[in-house]
Amino acid sequence: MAQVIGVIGGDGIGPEVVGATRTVLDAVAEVHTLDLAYETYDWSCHTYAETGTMMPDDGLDRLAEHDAVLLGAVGWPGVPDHVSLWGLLIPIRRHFRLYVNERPIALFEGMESPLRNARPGEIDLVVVRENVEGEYSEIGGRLNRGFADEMAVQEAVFTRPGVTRIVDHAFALARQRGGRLTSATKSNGIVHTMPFWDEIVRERAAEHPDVDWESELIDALAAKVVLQPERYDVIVASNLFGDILSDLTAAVAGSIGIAPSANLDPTREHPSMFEPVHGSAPDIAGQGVANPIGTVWSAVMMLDHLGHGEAAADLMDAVRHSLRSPGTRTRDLGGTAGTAEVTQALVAHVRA
Ligand code: GGG
Repeated sequence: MAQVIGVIGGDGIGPEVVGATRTVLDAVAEVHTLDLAYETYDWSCHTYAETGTMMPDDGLDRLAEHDAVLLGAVGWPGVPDHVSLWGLLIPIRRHFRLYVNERPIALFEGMESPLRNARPGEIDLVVVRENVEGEYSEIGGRLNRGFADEMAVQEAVFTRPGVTRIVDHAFALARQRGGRLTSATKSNGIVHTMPFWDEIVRERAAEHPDVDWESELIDALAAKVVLQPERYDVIVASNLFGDILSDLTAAVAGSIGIAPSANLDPTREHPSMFEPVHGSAPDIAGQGVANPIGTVWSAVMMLDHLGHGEAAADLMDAVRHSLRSPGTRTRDLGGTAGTAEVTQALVAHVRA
């Protein structure tokens, strides 16, 4: 029976990079005789402008039927970012309890880091972002709107089960990669939630004695990611810290355009969702220059999750190969190729 993937291109360059990824996935499926089927949804800011919602009322029920979800990007000028994000991306993460957001990054051969001494292979790390609680919270509100004493309050939510499960996931990943774990904290300034986070990390570390770990203040960690990125392997962070840190780690490796992410429900009760880290990039949308690698690498993670390790490894080889030459790299990576040329190169390598 076919594994069915729900596909949401979304906004801006989202449909372009997802379209490219679909083309590449078709080639991978043919070569590896995978039975993959797709259900496409046009949910986006355009839908919002037409209907007043980012997705229909039964949108989550429809996605629940699928084995995985592949998403492009969300956001378009004219629709406030918090409306588009909380109308599509964040409900999917929360409804399906996708509490892990794995965001790997590496400096591949052919890529240039903005750091003058970084060499291919020296940056290779994963940010494990807590994905359903923390600073991204619905608890709060606005008071005294329009008055001089107007105010806004937002409560961060850190639960013992929520922190425990993400920290355990990160320890397990660090063990699997044979590396070390760094926990991002800010317990010197954030007086309640971050000491609680640290306490749980310490407790869980006792259950993972074979993994070397450390705790770093997020400000110092951000500086060290720039100064010594090679010292990091797996970094576990709260929702907001993980979001910011993964843009930084991608930039340090050369471009956010290649950064993938896997929003995972490790229990496999719900479909997991795979999306590039980048947003909708309205400034380059429709020009055929968007870098599809972030979405293609996300598809690699999806194939792995769906049990197609060999196909995933082959596609990742194609990604590495395309990044090697300027003719098959996009402009954000100093190349000359458009989205279509990168896609053709990936397909050709998969079929070779
Ligand atoms: N590729 C998904 C996307 O559009 N992300 C943009 C974004 O702003 N995401 C916020 C988040 O991941 O919390």
